[in-house]
This record gives sequence, structure tokens and C-alpha cells, in this order.
Amino acid sequence: NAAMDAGILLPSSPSVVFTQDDIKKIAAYKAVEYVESGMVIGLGTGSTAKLAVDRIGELLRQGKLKDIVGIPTSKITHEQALSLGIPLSDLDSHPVVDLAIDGADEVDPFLNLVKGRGGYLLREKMVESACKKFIVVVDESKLVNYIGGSGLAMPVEVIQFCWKFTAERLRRLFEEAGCVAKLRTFGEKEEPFVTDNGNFIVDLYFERSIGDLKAASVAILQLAGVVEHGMFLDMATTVIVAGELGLTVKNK
Ligand code: ABF
Repeated sequence: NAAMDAGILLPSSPSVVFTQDDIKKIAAYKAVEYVESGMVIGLGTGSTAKLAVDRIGELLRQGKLKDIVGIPTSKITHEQALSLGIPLSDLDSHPVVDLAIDGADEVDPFLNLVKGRGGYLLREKMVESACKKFIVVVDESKLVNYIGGSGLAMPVEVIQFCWKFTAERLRRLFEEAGCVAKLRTFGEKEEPFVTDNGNFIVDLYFERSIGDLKAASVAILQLAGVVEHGMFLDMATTVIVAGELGLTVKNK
């Protein structure tokens, strides 16, 4: 059952030229329209989610939203929300989240996602799997025919201990899909990227489709050194896609 398209909502007029940032902002603001006073809100991470968090802060300041509790999905979003005066909590105190808004790196026709190219997949998955509604905001470059189809990374968070061993086991799981597994690094010195949780990220690249996503998920999670992977299967309830012609809302 492929997701339902709810049509173009915001046709651009020939006289108005939207930048990529404008488009992201319009989509992020659209997502925030789903937020109601009194809700517990999962606050996503990334450039698109940041715009949504800014907007929630603005509406709180203006008194248009009240009694919101934010559950941040990363340290960086925690800092941003604090600076905006958004009251914050965590899953220990608020185990049920009404709504989360976040970006994604890939969206397939069934609204399965790849997330975590920013490195925040573990907390994002914890918060977003506790949500009643999960709204994803992307630009149309993130739409793929199948998971892995962008040719970009599918991240897996692994513990630091013997990460090469874990990376090789991950690669072998997907040998038939032509998998390459690379430790994520940053900077000129190529130091390992360390997540908010003190772990490393192994990025998987596929030449071909990995087939059954649920089976792939189970196989990855069965490896002892793996903490979590970036496939968010059957989690998004709404995806707002921002394109040159406006917004499309896809509902599960
Ligand atoms: C986070 O931000 C990640 O899961 C995803 O990797 C990324 C998307 O960022 P952007 O909105 O900047 O494209 O949600």
C-alpha cells in the first residue's frame, strides 16, 4: 500500500522565486500547523527540523501555542530549544509523545525512511518510535524508488569496541547488494565521528537494492556491536515534500 498523495498545496507563481531555504521553511511551517497547545512534541534535528523548532519557539513567544513540552532528539536541538525558551523533558518523564517533526535523508514510496546522515539516528529513533504521529519534512531530492537508492550512506551506529569487526560483519550481510562499509570521519585528519551517545557510525553504501527491509533490519540489529540503524520502517505517518511547485503531503 503505497502512500497517498494529497496534492500540491502551494503552487509558486511565476513572479515569485523561492530559494531552497524558503521552500524548506514553508514545509517546516506547514508541519508546525499540526502542533496544538498542550502537546508533547518530539523535536527533530537537521536543517529542516531546525526551522520547525524555531517556528514552535516563535508561536510560544507569541502566545499562539501554550503548554508545549519538547523532547529533543539531539544535544544540538536541546541547546536550540533551550535558547528559544521551549520547556523540555525526556522520554523517562514523558514516554508518550503526541507528535514529532523531523527531516530525513531518503523517503521511499511507502514512507520508509533513511535517517542519520547528521549522526543523530539513535535518539531520533527512540523519540520517534514513541510518537502517536510522526511528520517528516523533506525536499523532493530526498525521494527515492527504494531504500539505499540515492547511492548515499545508510548509517549504522556501532559501539567503538572493535568497530572494524562490526563493519566487516555488516558488509558481509549485504554482499549481494554490493555493500561497502565505511567508518564515518570528520575534518582533514579524518578523525572518527563520535555520536551524542559516544558511539561510532559505520556508513553502508549499496550498489543494488537490499530487498526485504524488515529482514535487513533484523539482521543488522542481531549483530552484537550494533546499537541502531538508520532505516525508519513504517514509522512516518505524514511526509511533507517541498518542491519547486510547492508542497505535497503524503499520508500513510
Ligand atoms: C536529521 O537530519 C537526520 O536524521 C537526517 O540525517 C537529517 C536531514 O537533514 P536536513 O533536513 O538538513 O536535510 O533529521
